[in-house]
Amino acid sequence: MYRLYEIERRLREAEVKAKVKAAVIGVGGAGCSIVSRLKRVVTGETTLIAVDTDAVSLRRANADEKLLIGEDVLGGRGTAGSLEIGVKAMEDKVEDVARAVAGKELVIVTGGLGGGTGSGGIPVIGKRLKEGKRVTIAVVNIPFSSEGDLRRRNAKESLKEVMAVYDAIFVNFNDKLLTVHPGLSLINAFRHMDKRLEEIIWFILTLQEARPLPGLIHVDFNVFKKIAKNAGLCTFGRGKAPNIGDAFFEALRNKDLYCKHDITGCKGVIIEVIGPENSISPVDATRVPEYLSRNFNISDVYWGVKPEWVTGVLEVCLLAAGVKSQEVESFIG
Ligand SMILES: Nc1nc2c(ncn2[C@@H]2O[C@H](COP(=O)(O)OP(=O)(O)OP(=O)(O)O)[C@@H](O)[C@H]2O)c(=O)[nH]1
Ligand SMILES: [Mg+2]
Repeated sequence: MYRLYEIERRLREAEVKAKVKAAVIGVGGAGCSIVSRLKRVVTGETTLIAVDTDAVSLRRANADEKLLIGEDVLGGRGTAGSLEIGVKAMEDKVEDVARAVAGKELVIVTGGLGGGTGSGGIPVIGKRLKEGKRVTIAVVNIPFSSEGDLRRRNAKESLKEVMAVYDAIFVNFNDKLLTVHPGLSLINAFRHMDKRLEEIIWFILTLQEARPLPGLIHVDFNVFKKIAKNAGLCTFGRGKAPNIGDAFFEALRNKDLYCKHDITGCKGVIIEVIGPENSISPVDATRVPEYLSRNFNISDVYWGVKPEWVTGVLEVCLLAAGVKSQEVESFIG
C-alpha cells in the first residue's frame, strides 16, 4: 500500500512538472488587446506579458507583466507607424523580455503587423529568443489593404523577418474579414480575427491536457515541439459536426478562413477531438490519417482527445506545421 501511495505521489509531481511552461507576449496595441482577452481563459503556468510604446494602451492591458518600451524617445506614446522607432525601442528592452521568459519552453509572440511597435518589436524578440531549446511561435495578422501603403509596407518587411526568426508562424489576413464577415463593424471584425488568434494560442497551451487513447499515437507538448521546431508556416482550423469525418473536413476547410494554405507534404499534423472519450472509432482512427497520407502525402499524424460532454456534436481541431501559402508568398513578394 505504502509503495503504491509513494508511486502515485511521484507521478502527481511528474504530471505537474510536465505542464507546459509558457509565456505569451503581446506587442503593440493589437497585441495588448489579444493578451488581455487571453487573461480570462489562460491559467496556470502561462505568463502573459504586454509590451507597448503606448502607456495608455499598456495601462488598460490585463496581463501578468507589463513592459513600456521606447519611453525616452516617445514619452509613453505610440510610434505613429514608424518601424525604425519600433525596432529601436524593442532592442533597448529586449533583455528585459528575455529575463521575463527565462525557463519558459514555449514563447508565443502576437500582435497586429502594420504599426511601428508590433511590426518592429515582434522580429526583435524572435531574434533574441531563437537560440536554445525553447519553441518560439509568432501569431500575427496583416492589416486591411485599405489601411494604406505605409502599414502594408511595414507589415511586409516585418513578416519577412518574422518568417526567418520564429520556429512556427501563423498568419491571418484582415482582408479576409471583408468576405467572411461582410457588414460587421471594424471592432467586431477585429474581434473575430482575434478570436482565431486566441484559439490557436489556447490549442497549443492546452495540448498537454489531452488524454492518451489506446492504439493511437498520443499527442502531448513534446509532439508539438517536434513538429513545430523550425517548421515555418503553420495553420489551424476547427470544425463541429455530429461525427468525426464531417468535423474533420470542416476543420480542413476552416484552416483556410483567414489565409489559404496548402498542407501537401507538410511536416506534421495534430488532430484533436473535443468530445466524449469514446467518440473515435477504429474506422475514424485509420481513415483520417489514411486520407491525409493519400491526398496530401503527410505521414506524421497525431491524435488527442479532450474529454468534454457535449450532446450531438464533436469538435475537431487540426494543426498542420510546415505548410505553404501562395497568399503569404505573394504578400512578402
Ligand atoms: N486583430 C486585431 N488587429 C488590430 C487591432 N487593432 C489594430 N489592429 C491591426 O493591427 C495593426 C497594428 O496596429 P496597432 O497594434 O495599433 O499598432 P502598434 O503595433 O501599436 O504600432 P504603433 O501604434 O504604430 O506604434 C493595424 O494596422 C490593424 O490592422 C485589434 O484589436 N485586433
Ligand atoms: Mg500602438
